[in-house]
Amino acid sequence: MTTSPPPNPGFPASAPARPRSWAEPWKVKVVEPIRMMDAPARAAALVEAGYNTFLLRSEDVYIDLLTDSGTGAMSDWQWAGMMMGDEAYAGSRNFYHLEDAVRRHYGYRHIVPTHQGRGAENLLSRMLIHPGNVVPGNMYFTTTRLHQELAGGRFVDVIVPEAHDPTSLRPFKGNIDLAALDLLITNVGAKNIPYVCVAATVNMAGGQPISMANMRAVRELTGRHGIRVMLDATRAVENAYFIQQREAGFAGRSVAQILLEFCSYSDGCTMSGKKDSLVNIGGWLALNDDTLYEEASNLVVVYEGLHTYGGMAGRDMEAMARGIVESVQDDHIRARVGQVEYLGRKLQEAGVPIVLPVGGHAVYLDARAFYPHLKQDQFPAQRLAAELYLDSGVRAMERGIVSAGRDSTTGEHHYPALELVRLTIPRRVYTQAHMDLTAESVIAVHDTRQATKGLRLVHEPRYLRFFQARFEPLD
Ligand code: PLI
Repeated sequence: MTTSPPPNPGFPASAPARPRSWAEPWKVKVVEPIRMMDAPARAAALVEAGYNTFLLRSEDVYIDLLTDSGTGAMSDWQWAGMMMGDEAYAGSRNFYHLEDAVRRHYGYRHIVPTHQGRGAENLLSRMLIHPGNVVPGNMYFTTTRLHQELAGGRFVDVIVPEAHDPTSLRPFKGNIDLAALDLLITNVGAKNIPYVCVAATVNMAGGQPISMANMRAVRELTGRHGIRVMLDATRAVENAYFIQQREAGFAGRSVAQILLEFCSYSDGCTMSGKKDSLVNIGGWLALNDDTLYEEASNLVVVYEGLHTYGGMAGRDMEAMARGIVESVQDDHIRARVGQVEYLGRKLQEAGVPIVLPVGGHAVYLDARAFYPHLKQDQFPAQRLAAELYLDSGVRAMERGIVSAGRDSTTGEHHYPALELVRLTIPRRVYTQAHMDLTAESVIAVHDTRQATKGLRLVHEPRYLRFFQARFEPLD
């Protein structure tokens, strides 16, 4: 594999005296038509989808901000790599390219490819979690917690309290509350904690980062007790960018350097390559421990495929290897997060309640503040996502009570402090005009918020209900 993307001259070394606009470090080569259906057609599509944006047909969506997962645009260099796919069952050269890219940019010794992030979560949970174990983490993520629970573990949230406050302006709201973690270790005993699960930029908290200082401190604390640290590296590049921008001492270091140091405080990671790594499918589990790797490379054969492809085609591994190289370029990540910040700023200026500071991959609308007259079990965020689709065909995602699911022991709804709608920006896909239109639509929905009623849940699947649940309006 060519080991680097085509050269990019980057930005001038010396900052100009007056602030200047930046623009994306790419130009468009291929386009995909999209269309906005008329209002009656959108209303019919929403009823058909049971008021769940996951159940809409993509062709009925105008601007798709459901997720940044697998929805990014690949570069010509990645597409060229797809043609170099070595589809051998065993020992594909593309696996070794991927292994090399992970070692170089994330620093882990061993890698096991998986079909996507949850495949890696399944392997890790099965290997390390025993019934009755406790897994601390900085806020739950849906698939991660489910795999921990299916393995017999119990997730305990040890994120800092400000993560639950959409108005707090603290720069690292993804941090682990070290005192809470320490207390938990004392209470349940280190031997009952297989690892601490640290997410880099915390999705459910609004894409909030964790600082390098906090990561080091977590390493130090767990090291004293012999507890492993496992990173969810899905958006660790975005996290590294925030460290560069916000944490003292990192302004002069590249995102690539910061990422390497950040990962060095963990023993391995699960990864959904569909986000940071700029591909449509793929993931991996990385481990430093030889014995654990031995076990993982055996277990992957059961659930994914041989340890040198693990559920991925050779061409997809090549695209991901190249995507990793592209993803750590400073100008790429600045434009990526910059676009999210642009949308956030527009909404903030219009007085729309959003989670602050704006996160790395999405702008999160605060549905509680949007609809203070609705109770949480009337699903305000679910309704808000539906209203946005009705207004303009923009598709967003609920990240509130529906996503939180039910307590696996009591069967009651989890009632998360945050009741959010996520406007998730795919990488290298939409323009500034798409962001402007989205902002205008959110503002229009905000203007009519008082008249909006909630929803009733009419169908609830057993696992990860937010994907397939159906609702009816209360009005
Ligand atoms: O969708 P997967 O299986 O490739 O990855 C699962 C996963 C793990 N961790 C985190 C932080 C995620 O955000 C994640 C998937 N996220 C999705 C699908 C999302 O829309 O945010």
